[in-house]
Amino acid sequence: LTITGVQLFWLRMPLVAPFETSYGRVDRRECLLVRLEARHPEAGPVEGWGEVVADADPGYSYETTGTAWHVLSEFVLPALPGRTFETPGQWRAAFEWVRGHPMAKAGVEMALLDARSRARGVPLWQEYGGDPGRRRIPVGVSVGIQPTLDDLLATVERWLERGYRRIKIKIKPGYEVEPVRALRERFGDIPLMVDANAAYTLADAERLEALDGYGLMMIEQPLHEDDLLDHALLQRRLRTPVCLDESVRHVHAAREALVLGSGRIINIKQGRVGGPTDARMIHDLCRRHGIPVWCGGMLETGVGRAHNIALTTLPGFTLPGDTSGSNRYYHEDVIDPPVRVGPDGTIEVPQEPGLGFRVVPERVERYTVRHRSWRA
Ligand code: OSB
Ligand code: MG
Repeated sequence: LTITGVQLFWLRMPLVAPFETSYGRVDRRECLLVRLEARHPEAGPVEGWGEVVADADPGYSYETTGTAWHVLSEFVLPALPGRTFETPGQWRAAFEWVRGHPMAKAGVEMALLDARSRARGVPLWQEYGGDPGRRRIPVGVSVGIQPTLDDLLATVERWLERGYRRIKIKIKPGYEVEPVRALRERFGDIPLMVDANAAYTLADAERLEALDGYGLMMIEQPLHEDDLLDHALLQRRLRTPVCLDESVRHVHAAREALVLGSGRIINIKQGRVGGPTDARMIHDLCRRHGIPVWCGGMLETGVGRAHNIALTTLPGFTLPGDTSGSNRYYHEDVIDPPVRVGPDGTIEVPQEPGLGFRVVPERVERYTVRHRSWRA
């Protein structure tokens, strides 16, 4: 696969409703889309799409849409036209020298996998190394912090009616026991979990211990992202499994977490860990150790969603992830058809080569606020 051109799009898309977490509130999504143009000796010209999932602000991680734009346009993309990559490993080796910035690099690796899947005429899930038996993936939905408990109950009721297989609610100190109690009273024994986005410390462990009697599937990222040790101490005090998100930025951190006992479940986001290959490495490690994983989300457009669907076909993804339907966040997605969740809470895994969804150029253009391209 020889790269002949690269395009970078900075998109700004309105959300159907504001999304609030312990670190902030957004009413629009900013992300980058990477489009590779490549030539294959047999297949001829192909394109490949990837998504840089960084947020506009550094609330979730230090990366932002702006830092990714900088790193990609200064150091990575100008060097691509004219280069040949047979495998994702060759791409990783060539850009290993770029320290950090996993979301920026992941966007390019996703685009390469898409291009390779089109060139070889195989479905994207196969490029990810997925399980051919997984024709549909069960999914859950992430619910932001709501202004009132009534809003929370109404929102959760809507997602349950649409079939979602588990509900995750965002929590923050002072907003955890009450919402969980209210949901248990109203909906009984539904598959329920919480995500704190690193908002607690061991000093407020009692608040988290107070959640322990509610039968939650897991508590996601309660403590600071660099605090695997305190996560291990906390996990020893809880029956509820701790799930790590922000803490696992590479396979090394996953190994440390396993040895320390910092959690019993890992949320894998290909952006956060540097791309599909790193996601796969963490998946394989967890599988060898019997640690269940699930695919997290970053409010992706359809491009990122298609990649997440493909990733989720790996056999260790045994818990429903955060890959909701396109309409969870967007009135209009950049892909056609949109990602749809069936009444049984599952998404069909596309079987045609590439993303399995058409990226609609006019829609990409409509939401693009900045654009740059490079060619050989
Ligand atoms: O912590 O999982 C998270 C969204 C943006 C940043 C971080 C997180 C999230 C979500 C929503 O929980 C996931 C999604 O619906 O895409
Ligand atoms: Mg999370």
